[in-house]
Amino acid sequence: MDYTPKSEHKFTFGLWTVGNVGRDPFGEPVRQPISPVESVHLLGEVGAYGVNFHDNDLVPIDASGSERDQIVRDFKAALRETGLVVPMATTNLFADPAFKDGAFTSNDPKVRAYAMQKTMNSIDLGVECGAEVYVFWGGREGTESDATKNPAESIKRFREALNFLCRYTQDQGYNLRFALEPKPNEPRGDIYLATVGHALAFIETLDHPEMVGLNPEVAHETMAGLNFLHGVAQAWEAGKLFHIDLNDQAPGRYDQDFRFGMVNPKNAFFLVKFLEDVGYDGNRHFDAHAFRTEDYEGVKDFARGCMRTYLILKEKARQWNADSEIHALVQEINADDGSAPSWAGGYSSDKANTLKAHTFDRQALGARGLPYERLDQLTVELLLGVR
Ligand code: GCO
Ligand code: MN
Ligand code: MN
Repeated sequence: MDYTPKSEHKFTFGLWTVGNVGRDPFGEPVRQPISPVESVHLLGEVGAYGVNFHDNDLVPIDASGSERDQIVRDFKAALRETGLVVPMATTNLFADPAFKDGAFTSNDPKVRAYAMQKTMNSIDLGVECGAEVYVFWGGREGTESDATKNPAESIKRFREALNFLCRYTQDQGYNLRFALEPKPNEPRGDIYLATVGHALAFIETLDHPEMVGLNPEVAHETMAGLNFLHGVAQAWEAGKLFHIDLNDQAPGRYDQDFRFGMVNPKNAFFLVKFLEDVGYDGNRHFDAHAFRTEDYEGVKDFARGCMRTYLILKEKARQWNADSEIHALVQEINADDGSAPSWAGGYSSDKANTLKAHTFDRQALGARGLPYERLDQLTVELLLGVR
């Protein structure tokens, strides 16, 4: 099998992922910083399709206008040389001390206004580089103590900000969709819009819900103790899976951002199988970073590993779908002998009356064995390579 990444796979990385210098709350950086241009070349070398950035990954927060323009020129030249594209961009609304109590949900109107100005500039920058998806990760939008902010007011402020930015984007004539990225905590004690479910409900309250979808991340739902695939599937089914952040994470730990598929390959398998089966055609963005033990060769190993694991799991998903024993079990599980009165396809009083008059053999329904042990074991054996 050839597991070489190709542009059609839409594998992307952020400048902040391969450029991560390995700083953590306990230790200093272990790698020298590399420039955006160097990151683009590294990503070109490992075979990625695209590169995403926060405004300040590319342009330092205090750069002058002419410095900005020169940086963007150099960056675009690197894109041309490597053939990489920029499918997604986002704003850094978390690193600067101004955002220590949030950006759009800060209690300080000056901070909220600055966050709005910064985001509009960052949207311009992203669109200038080709982005069609714009991510909102509200890393500082939360609290340590609920004495400090009214959570309902915070949601209103978040809504107002997104409504304003949707109109701004339309006003500029940009072809850009927004993707909200939920996370339960870290760096704040608790972050608003904590899960995919919170975000999906919130989107429906916006002025332009059609412009706004989700960017779910493996680690974030896992940190919340949730089943990531279920969140992804619900977003997909609602037409809201605009982007996805792939990495890995052990439940109950700090935010680990591990290489995709590293911790729980079985969960990763079902995720890849879902994305491929439904025909998700958005980016597969790896929002992860190399272990702190690595030099830049190790960073390449990390990036190649994310893509290779995805492609291996994609092949496993193809095998799973083509396996006749698995197929027979799936058929058996979903069999319908037509004996139950149908109520599908909408209400009618006839259907309701027929259904109410029907006698069910409840004991038989409960007594039926479901071959889920066999199905799961076959899946495990396929993943372990003995099928
Ligand atoms: C995190 C988040 C971020 C966002 C990024 C893009 O846990 O730090 O996943 O990496 O994805 O800021 O908005
Ligand atoms: Mn994350
Ligand atoms: Mn992320």
